[in-house]
Amino acid sequence: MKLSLIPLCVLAHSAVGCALNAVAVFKNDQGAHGVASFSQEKTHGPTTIHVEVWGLPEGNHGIHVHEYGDLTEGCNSTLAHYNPFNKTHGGPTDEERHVGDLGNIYSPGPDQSAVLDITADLISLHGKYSVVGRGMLIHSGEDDLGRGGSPLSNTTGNAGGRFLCAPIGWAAPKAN
Ligand SMILES: *[C@@H]1O[C@H](CO)[C@@H](O)[C@H](O)[C@H]1NC(C)=O
Ligand SMILES: *[C@@H]1O[C@H](CO)[C@@H](O)[C@H](O)[C@H]1NC(C)=O
Ligand SMILES: *[C@@H]1O[C@H](CO)[C@@H](O)[C@H](O)[C@H]1NC(C)=O
Ligand SMILES: [Cu+2]
Ligand SMILES: [Zn+2]
Repeated sequence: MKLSLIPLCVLAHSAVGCALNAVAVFKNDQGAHGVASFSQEKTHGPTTIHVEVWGLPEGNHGIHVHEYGDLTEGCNSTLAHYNPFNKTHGGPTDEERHVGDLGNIYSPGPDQSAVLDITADLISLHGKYSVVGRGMLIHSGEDDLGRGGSPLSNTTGNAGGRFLCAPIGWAAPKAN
């Protein structure tokens, strides 16, 4: 009964509340691991994202939603940043940015948790631009938010290697 509500919510085009939840669970061969939780209360409202990760080297790490949740070639097969409106790469509040551009997550060190809480107005769990089934990525390096002036700034933020990735899947409704 509860599960049957999910497709109804996904297809809903009304402004009524239709809360959906999703999750990405990270784990890599270097022992890094963590979770990104997504929650969208209203069909056309913002999505809140809570990320908590262990094992990230100290510093800022680019974090994005990539096009695909496909890990057949590790993080590489998630391909590019999710960019359904053909924009240039940017920071999480820039007018000109990819839908998947979430900026950076700061890690105080590999033995501590790195936490990021964001309210993302372009990320949706509803409708045709839903990020469910796509890939969540955390990079080895810092995203320059398109301002770095390197040839990669306008596409990837020059954020370096792909350190952690996971497909975004549906999560159960939250108990109140
Ligand atoms: C992913 O791409 C990087 C950079 O091109 C490459 O070094 C690595 O071997 C690739 N990984 C896989 C699993 O294909
Ligand atoms: C996307 O934008 C670039 C310029 O920023 C343009 O060259 C390209 O043709 C556009 N692609 C589509 C599918 O609109
Ligand atoms: C990045 O894009 C901006 C505007 O879209 C442009 O002014 C700038 O020259 C580009 N930078 C590089 C390194 O291509
Ligand atoms: Cu990325
Ligand atoms: Zn981007």
